[in-house]
Amino acid sequence: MDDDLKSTTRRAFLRGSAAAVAGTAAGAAAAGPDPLITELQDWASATGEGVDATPYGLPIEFEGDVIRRNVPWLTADPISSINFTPIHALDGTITPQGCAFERHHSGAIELRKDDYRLMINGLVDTPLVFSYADLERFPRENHVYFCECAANTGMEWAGAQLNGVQFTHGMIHNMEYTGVPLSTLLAEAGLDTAGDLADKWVYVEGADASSNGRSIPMEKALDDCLVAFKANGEALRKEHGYPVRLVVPGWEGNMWVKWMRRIEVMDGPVESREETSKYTDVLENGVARKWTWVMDAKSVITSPSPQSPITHGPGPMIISGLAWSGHGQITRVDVSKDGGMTWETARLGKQGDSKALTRFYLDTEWNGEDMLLQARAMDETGYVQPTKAQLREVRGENSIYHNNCIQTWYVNAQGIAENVEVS
Ligand SMILES: Nc1nc2c(c(=O)[nH]1)N[C@H]1C(S)=C(S)[C@@H](COP(=O)(O)O)O[C@H]1N2
Ligand SMILES: [Mo]
Repeated sequence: MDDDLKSTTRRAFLRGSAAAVAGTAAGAAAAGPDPLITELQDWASATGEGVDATPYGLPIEFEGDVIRRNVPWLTADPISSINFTPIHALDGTITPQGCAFERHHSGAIELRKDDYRLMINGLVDTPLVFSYADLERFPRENHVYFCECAANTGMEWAGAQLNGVQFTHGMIHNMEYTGVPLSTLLAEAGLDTAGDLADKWVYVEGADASSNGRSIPMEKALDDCLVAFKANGEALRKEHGYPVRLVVPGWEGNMWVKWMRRIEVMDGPVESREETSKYTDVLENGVARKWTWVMDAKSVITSPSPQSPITHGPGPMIISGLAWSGHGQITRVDVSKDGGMTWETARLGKQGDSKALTRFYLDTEWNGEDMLLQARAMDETGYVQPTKAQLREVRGENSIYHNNCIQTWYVNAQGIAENVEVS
């Protein structure tokens, strides 16, 4: 009954607001009819482009703003650097490869399929080398997963810093991968020689100059890692590891080795640069946490946000954003308009995949007053995304990586949004 009443009220409101829009048009009509309706337009009085004008299509020029961007002062040069996904301008959950963030330690290399080799060696019964064509002969699977750099939101530890969700949360992408389970290839090489697998590791290397070598415990390697060669249905782009990358679902992006060339089965971890001097978290007492692989539950409002202000007046408003968890499915997302004092439960665009982005919407009304917008994610383990204060209590302020705290946007009465801190 309550629901009925609410939806009736909402319908009435929408009717009211439709009348208001009509009113605006009528206002324009006072100066004459709307030429967009009454005049013959160029696009209707000549033909458009033929079918082969763009054999591989790009977005229409009007969407030219929806691009990856970097923050030049973050890194010394663009070769060992990062850029950010324009999540403020996307909807749904799948990230198009063309605007999915890139992170390279020694630049994006060009490696032909014909020149591609993947070696499995170390504690295996038969060391093997696979060509790209060999990989295509193993049974393959499709899975959607997010890939989040552990440094995502890392610049916000000490206070609000970057004024745009693309920059605070854009080191993430979400694609549908096609690939062969890593467990299939390890089984092909045979793990009997390795003995008890409980304490075994694989060390995975890329073919680029940095190699970006990472140690992965055998349990994860045999669980859900994927040797992927397609993303969103097409070949991986060069910048995402063409022709083959490792997909490590729910775990930090650094372990998703691109241009993957070698997998060594070992007795222990290598303790490489990327897992000691980098991608560890220095706590308040100076001790560093390591092996912090899983990306904990996190969410952020993508619109409204600093790059996506409210452009309409009071009335119906959609608040939208993304939520994800390296531990599995997102079960609930709450949204607050008052900096976390009161919360409303958002609607999920669809029931999210495990370890993949979930889209949420709060279909609401804006009273035209300023707001402190926040989102808070919950996952299937019962974990609730922490506030900044809660996270700092456990982790101190020396950290860079694994900042999954609740983000706040201050939205003023003009609809302009700004990155602020409410801890
Ligand atoms: N071979 C190789 N793999 C790599 C890297 C690299 O520089 N070289 N960067 C890593 C890091 S830090 C991240 S966050 C992800 C980024 O993947 P993307 O560039 O497809 O977004 O790739 C990882 N895999
Ligand atoms: Mo990363």
